[in-house]
Amino acid sequence: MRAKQNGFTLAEILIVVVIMAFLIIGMGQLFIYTALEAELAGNKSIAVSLAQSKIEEIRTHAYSSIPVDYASGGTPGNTFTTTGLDGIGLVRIDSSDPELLGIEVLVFWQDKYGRIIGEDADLDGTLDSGEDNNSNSKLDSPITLITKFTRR
Ligand SMILES: [Ca+2]
Ligand SMILES: [Ca+2]
Repeated sequence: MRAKQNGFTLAEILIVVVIMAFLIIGMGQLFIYTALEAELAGNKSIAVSLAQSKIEEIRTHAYSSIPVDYASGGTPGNTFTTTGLDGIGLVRIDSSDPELLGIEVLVFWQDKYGRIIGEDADLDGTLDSGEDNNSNSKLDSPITLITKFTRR
């Protein structure tokens, strides 16, 4: 009759080490994911409030001047700075019906992990080659506020 073994075999120790390694890697990934999501959530709320402020600003602008003043080359123009975010804001005015202006305000930014949120990869407020990921011929961002203003 064989003597009862004490302790663990090398194979058992190896299995435990491998399981522990997987657990540690998994927890590390969860930690990174949580940090990324927290960063994104914080930035999204900044972006929404920037876009809302811009819409309020446009609302108080002289109605008939909105399509010209908020176009590229106008004053204040079709882009705006994003205080609190390393990015750019973009205003699009649809004046095809002069009595009912379509207003779109988008915010693009780069987070501290280097991710660009939205299609404007170089954050210049214009659609460049390779940026139109969904092929709709315009820049898109997950933070896009859309509204309509009627003549007042
Ligand atoms: Ca661009
Ligand atoms: Ca697009």
